Amino acid sequence: MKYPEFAEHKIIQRICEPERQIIFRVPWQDDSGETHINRAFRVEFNSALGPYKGGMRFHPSVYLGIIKFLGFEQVFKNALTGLPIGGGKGGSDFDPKGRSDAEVMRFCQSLMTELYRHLGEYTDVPAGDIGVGQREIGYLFGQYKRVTNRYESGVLTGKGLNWGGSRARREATGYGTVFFVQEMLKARSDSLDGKTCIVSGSGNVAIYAMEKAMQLGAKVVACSDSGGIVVDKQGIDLDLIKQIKEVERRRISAYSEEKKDARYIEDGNIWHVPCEVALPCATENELTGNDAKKLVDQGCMAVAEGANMPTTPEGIRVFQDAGIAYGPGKAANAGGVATSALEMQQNASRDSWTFEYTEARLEEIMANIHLNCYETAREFGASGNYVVGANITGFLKVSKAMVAMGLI
Ligand code: NDP
Ligand code: 2IT
Repeated sequence: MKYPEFAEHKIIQRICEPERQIIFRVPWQDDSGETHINRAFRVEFNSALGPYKGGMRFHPSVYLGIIKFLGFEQVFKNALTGLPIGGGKGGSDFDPKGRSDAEVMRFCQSLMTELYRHLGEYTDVPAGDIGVGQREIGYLFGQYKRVTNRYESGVLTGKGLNWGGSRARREATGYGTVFFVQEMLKARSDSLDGKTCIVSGSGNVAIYAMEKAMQLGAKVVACSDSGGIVVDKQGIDLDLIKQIKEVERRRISAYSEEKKDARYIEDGNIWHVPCEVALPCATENELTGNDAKKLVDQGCMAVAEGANMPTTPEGIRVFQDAGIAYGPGKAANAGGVATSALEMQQNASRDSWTFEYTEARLEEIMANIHLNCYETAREFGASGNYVVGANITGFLKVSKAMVAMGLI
Protein backbone atom coordinates (compact mmCIF):
# COMPACT_ATOMS: atom_id res chain seq x y z
CA MET A 1 0.00 0.00 0.00
CA LYS A 2 1.42 3.38 -1.06
CA TYR A 3 -0.04 5.78 1.51
CA PRO A 4 -1.13 3.76 4.60
CA GLU A 5 -1.62 6.97 6.59
CA PHE A 6 -4.60 7.89 4.40
CA ALA A 7 -6.47 4.77 5.57
CA GLU A 8 -5.38 5.25 9.17
CA HIS A 9 -6.67 8.85 9.14
CA LYS A 10 -9.91 7.86 7.33
CA ILE A 11 -9.20 10.38 4.59
CA ILE A 12 -11.73 8.95 2.11
CA GLN A 13 -14.57 9.12 4.63
CA ARG A 14 -13.65 12.67 5.63
CA ILE A 15 -12.89 14.05 2.17
CA CYS A 16 -16.27 12.86 0.81
CA GLU A 17 -18.25 14.66 3.53
CA PRO A 18 -18.52 18.46 3.17
CA GLU A 19 -17.24 20.33 6.20
CA ARG A 20 -20.45 22.39 6.26
CA GLN A 21 -23.64 22.67 4.15
CA ILE A 22 -25.85 25.74 4.31
CA ILE A 23 -29.43 25.81 2.95
CA PHE A 24 -31.65 28.87 3.20
CA ARG A 25 -34.70 30.50 1.69
CA VAL A 26 -34.51 33.64 -0.42
CA PRO A 27 -37.71 35.73 -0.53
CA TRP A 28 -37.92 38.52 -3.11
CA GLN A 29 -40.46 40.60 -5.01
CA ASP A 30 -40.78 40.82 -8.79
CA ASP A 31 -41.49 44.07 -10.65
CA SER A 32 -45.25 43.57 -10.36
CA GLY A 33 -45.01 43.25 -6.57
CA GLU A 34 -45.55 39.48 -6.45
CA THR A 35 -43.53 37.59 -3.83
CA HIS A 36 -41.30 34.64 -4.79
CA ILE A 37 -39.37 32.25 -2.60
CA ASN A 38 -36.29 30.45 -3.88
CA ARG A 39 -33.91 28.08 -2.16
CA ALA A 40 -30.17 28.74 -1.98
CA PHE A 41 -27.17 26.64 -0.99
CA ARG A 42 -23.54 27.00 -0.07
CA VAL A 43 -21.56 23.81 0.37
CA GLU A 44 -18.27 24.50 2.16
CA PHE A 45 -16.56 21.31 1.16
CA ASN A 46 -12.92 21.38 2.16
CA SER A 47 -10.63 24.05 3.62
CA ALA A 48 -7.36 22.09 3.98
CA LEU A 49 -5.56 24.24 1.40
CA GLY A 50 -7.22 27.63 1.91
CA PRO A 51 -10.55 29.41 2.28
CA TYR A 52 -13.52 27.72 0.57
CA LYS A 53 -13.50 28.90 -3.05
CA GLY A 54 -15.94 28.28 -5.86
CA GLY A 55 -18.74 29.78 -7.89
CA MET A 56 -22.45 30.42 -7.37
CA ARG A 57 -24.89 28.99 -9.96
CA PHE A 58 -28.35 30.46 -10.61
CA HIS A 59 -30.40 27.98 -12.66
CA PRO A 60 -33.82 26.35 -12.11
CA SER A 61 -32.21 22.88 -12.08
CA VAL A 62 -30.13 23.66 -8.97
CA TYR A 63 -30.64 21.48 -5.89
CA LEU A 64 -28.31 20.26 -3.16
CA GLY A 65 -27.00 17.28 -5.19
CA ILE A 66 -25.73 19.49 -8.03
CA ILE A 67 -23.98 21.87 -5.64
CA LYS A 68 -22.37 18.93 -3.82
CA PHE A 69 -20.95 17.36 -6.98
CA LEU A 70 -19.66 20.74 -8.15
CA GLY A 71 -18.15 21.39 -4.71
CA PHE A 72 -16.41 17.99 -4.69
CA GLU A 73 -14.90 18.63 -8.13
CA GLN A 74 -13.86 22.10 -6.99
CA VAL A 75 -11.78 20.73 -4.08
CA PHE A 76 -9.46 18.81 -6.41
CA LYS A 77 -9.51 21.37 -9.23
CA ASN A 78 -8.43 24.08 -6.84
CA ALA A 79 -5.66 21.84 -5.50
CA LEU A 80 -4.42 21.35 -9.08
CA THR A 81 -3.96 25.09 -9.58
CA GLY A 82 -1.13 25.03 -7.02
CA LEU A 83 -2.67 28.11 -5.35
CA PRO A 84 -3.85 28.30 -1.70
CA ILE A 85 -7.61 27.77 -2.12
CA GLY A 86 -9.98 25.23 -0.58
CA GLY A 87 -13.17 24.09 -2.31
CA GLY A 88 -16.81 25.14 -2.11
CA LYS A 89 -19.79 25.82 -4.34
CA GLY A 90 -23.17 27.50 -4.04
CA GLY A 91 -26.23 28.48 -5.96
CA SER A 92 -29.95 28.81 -6.15
CA ASP A 93 -32.90 27.50 -8.18
CA PHE A 94 -33.65 31.13 -9.15
CA ASP A 95 -34.04 31.49 -12.94
CA PRO A 96 -32.55 34.80 -14.14
CA LYS A 97 -33.87 34.31 -17.72
CA GLY A 98 -36.34 37.04 -18.63
CA ARG A 99 -35.89 38.86 -15.32
CA SER A 100 -35.20 42.60 -15.27
CA ASP A 101 -32.00 44.06 -13.80
CA ALA A 102 -34.07 45.32 -10.85
CA GLU A 103 -35.45 41.83 -10.15
CA VAL A 104 -31.98 40.26 -10.35
CA MET A 105 -30.71 42.98 -7.99
CA ARG A 106 -33.45 42.36 -5.41
CA PHE A 107 -32.84 38.62 -5.56
CA CYS A 108 -29.06 39.05 -5.12
CA GLN A 109 -29.56 41.46 -2.22
CA SER A 110 -31.93 39.08 -0.45
CA LEU A 111 -29.57 36.14 -0.97
CA MET A 112 -26.56 38.05 0.35
CA THR A 113 -28.49 39.33 3.38
CA GLU A 114 -28.39 35.71 4.58
CA LEU A 115 -25.14 34.45 3.01
CA TYR A 116 -22.83 37.26 4.17
CA ARG A 117 -22.47 35.79 7.68
CA HIS A 118 -20.79 32.69 6.21
CA LEU A 119 -18.34 34.54 3.94
CA GLY A 120 -15.05 36.39 4.34
CA GLU A 121 -11.78 36.72 2.47
CA TYR A 122 -10.20 34.17 4.86
CA THR A 123 -13.36 32.04 5.15
CA ASP A 124 -15.33 31.54 1.94
CA VAL A 125 -14.96 33.39 -1.37
CA PRO A 126 -17.70 32.87 -4.00
CA ALA A 127 -17.54 33.80 -7.71
CA GLY A 128 -19.68 33.23 -10.81
CA ASP A 129 -20.89 30.11 -12.59
CA ILE A 130 -23.95 29.44 -14.79
CA GLY A 131 -26.32 32.42 -14.58
CA VAL A 132 -23.93 34.45 -12.42
CA GLY A 133 -21.64 36.95 -14.15
CA GLN A 134 -20.31 40.40 -13.44
CA ARG A 135 -23.79 41.95 -13.07
CA GLU A 136 -24.76 39.51 -10.29
CA ILE A 137 -21.34 39.71 -8.60
CA GLY A 138 -21.82 43.51 -8.51
CA TYR A 139 -25.17 43.28 -6.72
CA LEU A 140 -23.85 40.61 -4.34
CA PHE A 141 -20.72 42.61 -3.53
CA GLY A 142 -22.72 45.82 -3.00
CA GLN A 143 -25.00 44.15 -0.47
CA TYR A 144 -22.06 42.44 1.32
CA LYS A 145 -20.34 45.83 1.61
CA ARG A 146 -23.50 47.43 2.92
CA VAL A 147 -24.41 44.89 5.60
CA THR A 148 -20.84 44.39 6.87
CA ASN A 149 -19.70 48.01 6.49
CA ARG A 150 -16.43 46.63 5.05
CA TYR A 151 -14.90 47.17 1.60
CA GLU A 152 -13.55 43.64 1.64
CA SER A 153 -12.58 43.22 -2.01
CA GLY A 154 -11.25 39.69 -1.59
CA VAL A 155 -14.61 38.25 -0.47
CA LEU A 156 -15.89 37.74 -4.03
CA THR A 157 -14.12 37.28 -7.36
CA GLY A 158 -15.21 38.10 -10.88
CA LYS A 159 -15.68 41.74 -9.94
CA GLY A 160 -15.67 44.66 -12.40
CA LEU A 161 -12.32 46.08 -13.44
CA ASN A 162 -12.80 49.46 -11.75
CA TRP A 163 -13.92 47.99 -8.41
CA GLY A 164 -11.38 45.28 -7.58
CA GLY A 165 -11.75 42.84 -10.44
CA SER A 166 -8.80 41.22 -12.19
CA ARG A 167 -7.99 41.73 -15.82
CA ALA A 168 -8.37 38.46 -17.75
CA ARG A 169 -10.73 36.87 -15.18
CA ARG A 170 -13.66 37.13 -17.59
CA GLU A 171 -11.61 35.40 -20.29
CA ALA A 172 -9.77 33.00 -17.98
CA THR A 173 -11.85 29.82 -18.00
CA GLY A 174 -12.27 29.67 -21.78
CA TYR A 175 -8.71 30.80 -22.50
CA GLY A 176 -7.38 28.30 -19.95
CA THR A 177 -9.30 25.43 -21.55
CA VAL A 178 -7.75 26.24 -24.91
CA PHE A 179 -4.28 26.53 -23.36
CA PHE A 180 -4.86 23.03 -21.97
CA VAL A 181 -5.81 21.72 -25.44
CA GLN A 182 -2.70 23.34 -26.82
CA GLU A 183 -0.58 21.46 -24.25
CA MET A 184 -2.30 18.13 -24.96
CA LEU A 185 -1.72 18.59 -28.70
CA LYS A 186 1.88 19.68 -28.14
CA ALA A 187 2.49 16.43 -26.21
CA ARG A 188 1.40 14.69 -29.44
CA SER A 189 3.60 16.93 -31.61
CA ASP A 190 0.55 18.71 -32.98
CA SER A 191 -1.12 22.13 -32.60
CA LEU A 192 -4.46 23.91 -32.90
CA ASP A 193 -3.44 25.77 -36.02
CA GLY A 194 -5.84 25.02 -38.87
CA LYS A 195 -8.06 22.68 -36.81
CA THR A 196 -11.85 22.70 -37.09
CA CYS A 197 -13.39 23.21 -33.70
CA ILE A 198 -16.88 23.09 -32.13
CA VAL A 199 -17.85 24.61 -28.77
CA SER A 200 -21.09 23.87 -26.92
CA GLY A 201 -22.78 26.73 -25.06
CA SER A 202 -22.45 30.45 -25.76
CA GLY A 203 -21.97 31.79 -22.24
CA ASN A 204 -18.88 33.08 -20.49
CA VAL A 205 -16.75 29.95 -20.87
CA ALA A 206 -17.81 29.16 -24.45
CA ILE A 207 -17.29 32.71 -25.78
CA TYR A 208 -13.71 33.01 -24.52
CA ALA A 209 -12.85 29.43 -25.50
CA MET A 210 -13.90 30.36 -29.03
CA GLU A 211 -11.89 33.59 -28.89
CA LYS A 212 -8.62 31.91 -27.85
CA ALA A 213 -9.12 28.97 -30.25
CA MET A 214 -9.51 31.47 -33.09
CA GLN A 215 -6.45 33.43 -31.93
CA LEU A 216 -4.43 30.20 -32.09
CA GLY A 217 -5.51 29.53 -35.67
CA ALA A 218 -8.48 27.18 -35.23
CA LYS A 219 -11.73 27.58 -37.15
CA VAL A 220 -14.81 27.42 -34.89
CA VAL A 221 -17.83 26.26 -36.90
CA ALA A 222 -20.55 25.69 -34.30
CA CYS A 223 -21.81 26.74 -30.87
CA SER A 224 -25.13 26.48 -29.02
CA ASP A 225 -27.46 27.41 -26.18
CA SER A 226 -30.16 25.39 -24.45
CA GLY A 227 -32.56 26.08 -27.35
CA GLY A 228 -30.45 24.84 -30.25
CA ILE A 229 -27.21 25.05 -32.24
CA VAL A 230 -25.78 27.36 -34.88
CA VAL A 231 -23.51 26.02 -37.59
CA ASP A 232 -21.52 28.53 -39.61
CA LYS A 233 -19.13 26.90 -42.06
CA GLN A 234 -17.48 30.29 -42.74
CA GLY A 235 -16.44 30.38 -39.07
CA ILE A 236 -18.50 31.73 -36.16
CA ASP A 237 -18.68 35.55 -36.02
CA LEU A 238 -17.68 36.08 -32.39
CA ASP A 239 -18.51 39.79 -32.30
CA LEU A 240 -22.08 38.91 -33.23
CA ILE A 241 -22.25 36.19 -30.55
CA LYS A 242 -20.96 38.66 -27.94
CA GLN A 243 -23.54 41.25 -29.02
CA ILE A 244 -26.39 38.70 -28.80
CA LYS A 245 -25.30 37.07 -25.55
CA GLU A 246 -23.32 39.60 -23.50
CA VAL A 247 -25.13 42.79 -24.52
CA GLU A 248 -28.66 41.90 -25.58
CA ARG A 249 -29.08 38.66 -23.56
CA ARG A 250 -31.00 37.02 -26.42
CA ARG A 251 -31.32 33.45 -27.75
CA ILE A 252 -28.67 32.08 -30.11
CA SER A 253 -31.33 31.63 -32.80
CA ALA A 254 -30.87 35.38 -33.41
CA TYR A 255 -27.49 34.55 -35.02
CA SER A 256 -29.00 33.04 -38.17
CA GLU A 257 -31.41 35.98 -38.49
CA GLU A 258 -28.34 38.19 -38.93
CA LYS A 259 -26.18 35.71 -40.88
CA LYS A 260 -28.05 34.22 -43.78
CA ASP A 261 -25.34 31.61 -44.56
CA ALA A 262 -25.45 30.16 -41.05
CA ARG A 263 -27.89 27.45 -40.00
CA TYR A 264 -29.84 27.37 -36.75
CA ILE A 265 -31.09 23.94 -35.74
CA GLU A 266 -33.60 23.94 -32.90
CA ASP A 267 -32.77 21.17 -30.38
CA GLY A 268 -29.88 20.19 -32.66
CA ASN A 269 -27.05 17.95 -31.43
CA ILE A 270 -23.79 19.87 -31.68
CA TRP A 271 -21.69 16.70 -31.37
CA HIS A 272 -22.98 15.61 -34.80
CA VAL A 273 -21.10 18.50 -36.44
CA PRO A 274 -17.79 17.11 -37.82
CA CYS A 275 -14.70 18.54 -36.09
CA GLU A 276 -11.14 17.79 -34.99
CA VAL A 277 -11.39 19.48 -31.58
CA ALA A 278 -14.52 19.53 -29.38
CA LEU A 279 -14.90 21.80 -26.36
CA PRO A 280 -17.97 21.12 -24.19
CA CYS A 281 -18.56 24.45 -22.39
CA ALA A 282 -22.27 24.39 -21.40
CA THR A 283 -23.26 22.03 -18.59
CA GLU A 284 -22.96 18.59 -16.96
CA ASN A 285 -23.84 15.36 -18.84
CA GLU A 286 -24.24 17.17 -22.16
CA LEU A 287 -22.00 14.69 -24.05
CA THR A 288 -23.12 11.04 -23.90
CA GLY A 289 -21.54 7.75 -24.99
CA ASN A 290 -23.31 7.93 -28.36
CA ASP A 291 -22.20 11.54 -28.85
CA ALA A 292 -18.62 10.51 -28.10
CA LYS A 293 -18.83 7.68 -30.68
CA LYS A 294 -20.12 10.12 -33.28
CA LEU A 295 -17.28 12.56 -32.55
CA VAL A 296 -14.60 9.87 -32.77
CA ASP A 297 -16.12 8.35 -35.95
CA GLN A 298 -16.02 11.76 -37.62
CA GLY A 299 -12.34 12.35 -36.84
CA CYS A 300 -12.27 14.23 -33.53
CA MET A 301 -8.78 13.99 -32.01
CA ALA A 302 -9.02 16.16 -28.87
CA VAL A 303 -11.69 17.03 -26.28
CA ALA A 304 -11.20 19.45 -23.39
CA GLU A 305 -13.95 20.27 -20.90
CA GLY A 306 -14.63 23.95 -20.24
CA ALA A 307 -17.78 22.89 -18.38
CA ASN A 308 -17.87 20.83 -15.18
CA MET A 309 -18.39 17.10 -15.93
CA PRO A 310 -20.02 17.58 -19.34
CA THR A 311 -19.02 14.10 -20.55
CA THR A 312 -20.87 11.10 -19.09
CA PRO A 313 -18.78 8.12 -17.83
CA GLU A 314 -19.72 6.17 -21.01
CA GLY A 315 -18.50 9.09 -23.14
CA ILE A 316 -15.18 9.23 -21.28
CA ARG A 317 -14.69 5.50 -21.87
CA VAL A 318 -15.27 5.94 -25.62
CA PHE A 319 -12.63 8.71 -25.80
CA GLN A 320 -10.13 6.71 -23.79
CA ASP A 321 -10.68 3.50 -25.76
CA ALA A 322 -10.19 5.47 -28.98
CA GLY A 323 -6.93 6.90 -27.59
CA ILE A 324 -7.81 10.53 -28.36
CA ALA A 325 -6.61 13.39 -26.12
CA TYR A 326 -9.25 13.94 -23.41
CA GLY A 327 -8.84 16.68 -20.76
CA PRO A 328 -11.33 16.43 -17.86
CA GLY A 329 -12.88 19.62 -16.52
CA LYS A 330 -11.12 19.68 -13.19
CA ALA A 331 -7.86 20.15 -15.08
CA ALA A 332 -8.98 21.82 -18.32
CA ASN A 333 -11.27 24.48 -16.80
CA ALA A 334 -9.14 25.28 -13.73
CA GLY A 335 -7.98 28.53 -15.34
CA GLY A 336 -11.10 30.33 -14.12
CA VAL A 337 -10.65 29.62 -10.45
CA ALA A 338 -6.87 30.03 -10.77
CA THR A 339 -7.38 33.57 -12.04
CA SER A 340 -9.88 34.12 -9.22
CA ALA A 341 -7.00 33.31 -6.87
CA LEU A 342 -4.88 35.84 -8.77
CA GLU A 343 -7.69 38.37 -8.23
CA MET A 344 -7.53 37.61 -4.48
CA GLN A 345 -3.74 38.20 -4.59
CA GLN A 346 -4.24 41.58 -6.25
CA ASN A 347 -6.94 42.51 -3.72
CA ALA A 348 -4.74 41.51 -0.77
CA SER A 349 -1.86 43.64 -2.03
CA ARG A 350 -4.14 46.46 -3.24
CA ASP A 351 -2.62 46.08 -6.68
CA SER A 352 -3.86 45.72 -10.24
CA TRP A 353 -1.92 43.81 -12.87
CA THR A 354 -1.91 44.29 -16.65
CA PHE A 355 -3.86 42.00 -18.96
CA GLU A 356 -0.64 40.67 -20.49
CA TYR A 357 0.92 39.79 -17.16
CA THR A 358 -2.24 38.12 -15.84
CA GLU A 359 -2.75 36.14 -19.04
CA ALA A 360 0.90 35.02 -18.96
CA ARG A 361 0.41 33.76 -15.37
CA LEU A 362 -2.72 31.90 -16.50
CA GLU A 363 -0.89 30.27 -19.41
CA GLU A 364 1.93 29.18 -17.12
CA ILE A 365 -0.53 27.74 -14.57
CA MET A 366 -2.34 25.74 -17.28
CA ALA A 367 0.96 24.39 -18.63
CA ASN A 368 1.91 23.32 -15.09
CA ILE A 369 -1.43 21.61 -14.51
CA HIS A 370 -0.99 19.74 -17.79
CA LEU A 371 2.55 18.69 -16.89
CA ASN A 372 1.59 17.53 -13.38
CA CYS A 373 -1.36 15.49 -14.70
CA TYR A 374 0.76 14.01 -17.48
CA GLU A 375 3.62 12.99 -15.19
CA THR A 376 1.42 11.66 -12.39
CA ALA A 377 -0.51 9.50 -14.89
CA ARG A 378 2.80 8.04 -16.12
CA GLU A 379 4.05 7.46 -12.57
CA PHE A 380 0.86 5.53 -11.75
CA GLY A 381 1.05 3.40 -14.92
CA ALA A 382 -1.64 5.21 -16.92
CA SER A 383 0.32 7.22 -19.49
CA GLY A 384 -1.79 9.73 -21.40
CA ASN A 385 -4.77 9.31 -19.05
CA TYR A 386 -5.48 12.85 -17.79
CA VAL A 387 -8.40 11.63 -15.64
CA VAL A 388 -6.09 9.46 -13.55
CA GLY A 389 -3.43 12.19 -13.57
CA ALA A 390 -5.77 14.96 -12.42
CA ASN A 391 -7.59 12.92 -9.78
CA ILE A 392 -4.44 11.56 -8.16
CA THR A 393 -2.53 14.87 -8.25
CA GLY A 394 -5.43 16.79 -6.63
CA PHE A 395 -6.25 14.06 -4.12
CA LEU A 396 -2.65 13.69 -2.88
CA LYS A 397 -2.29 17.40 -2.27
CA VAL A 398 -5.49 17.74 -0.24
CA SER A 399 -5.00 14.47 1.65
CA LYS A 400 -1.44 15.23 2.72
CA ALA A 401 -2.58 18.61 4.11
CA MET A 402 -5.45 16.91 5.96
CA VAL A 403 -3.11 14.37 7.56
CA ALA A 404 -0.74 17.17 8.62
CA MET A 405 -3.56 19.12 10.30
CA GLY A 406 -4.81 16.23 12.42
CA LEU A 407 -8.34 15.06 13.08
CA ILE A 408 -10.42 18.18 12.46
P1 NDP B 1 -23.14 30.91 -18.52
O1 NDP B 1 -24.39 31.05 -17.74
O2 NDP B 1 -22.38 32.12 -18.92
O3 NDP B 1 -23.43 30.08 -19.86
C1 NDP B 1 -23.96 28.80 -19.82
C2 NDP B 1 -24.17 28.32 -21.25
O4 NDP B 1 -24.50 26.93 -21.23
C3 NDP B 1 -25.34 29.01 -21.95
O5 NDP B 1 -25.10 29.04 -23.32
C4 NDP B 1 -26.50 28.10 -21.60
O6 NDP B 1 -27.60 28.19 -22.49
C5 NDP B 1 -25.86 26.73 -21.67
N1 NDP B 1 -26.55 25.83 -20.75
C6 NDP B 1 -26.64 25.96 -19.40
N2 NDP B 1 -27.40 24.98 -18.88
C7 NDP B 1 -27.77 24.23 -19.92
C8 NDP B 1 -28.55 23.07 -20.01
N3 NDP B 1 -29.09 22.48 -18.94
N4 NDP B 1 -28.71 22.53 -21.26
C9 NDP B 1 -28.17 23.12 -22.36
N5 NDP B 1 -27.42 24.24 -22.31
C10 NDP B 1 -27.23 24.77 -21.11
O7 NDP B 1 -22.24 29.90 -17.67
P2 NDP B 1 -20.66 29.65 -17.77
O8 NDP B 1 -20.19 29.81 -19.16
O9 NDP B 1 -20.01 30.41 -16.69
O10 NDP B 1 -20.57 28.10 -17.35
C11 NDP B 1 -20.58 27.04 -18.31
C12 NDP B 1 -19.97 25.79 -17.70
O11 NDP B 1 -18.63 26.06 -17.31
C13 NDP B 1 -20.65 25.26 -16.44
O12 NDP B 1 -20.53 23.85 -16.42
C14 NDP B 1 -19.81 25.85 -15.31
O13 NDP B 1 -19.93 25.11 -14.12
C15 NDP B 1 -18.43 25.73 -15.93
N6 NDP B 1 -17.38 26.58 -15.39
C16 NDP B 1 -17.51 27.94 -15.32
C17 NDP B 1 -16.48 28.71 -14.85
C18 NDP B 1 -16.56 30.21 -14.82
O14 NDP B 1 -15.55 30.83 -14.48
N7 NDP B 1 -17.67 30.83 -15.17
C19 NDP B 1 -15.23 28.10 -14.37
C20 NDP B 1 -15.15 26.68 -14.57
C21 NDP B 1 -16.20 25.97 -15.03
P3 NDP B 1 -28.91 29.01 -22.04
O15 NDP B 1 -28.49 30.44 -21.96
O16 NDP B 1 -29.89 28.71 -23.11
O17 NDP B 1 -29.32 28.46 -20.70
O1 2IT C 1 -16.39 25.88 -11.62
C1 2IT C 1 -15.57 26.81 -11.38
O2 2IT C 1 -14.36 26.59 -11.24
C2 2IT C 1 -16.09 28.18 -11.32
N1 2IT C 1 -17.28 28.39 -11.53
C3 2IT C 1 -15.15 29.31 -10.96
C4 2IT C 1 -14.94 29.37 -9.47
C5 2IT C 1 -14.19 30.58 -8.97
O3 2IT C 1 -14.14 30.71 -7.74
O4 2IT C 1 -13.67 31.38 -9.75
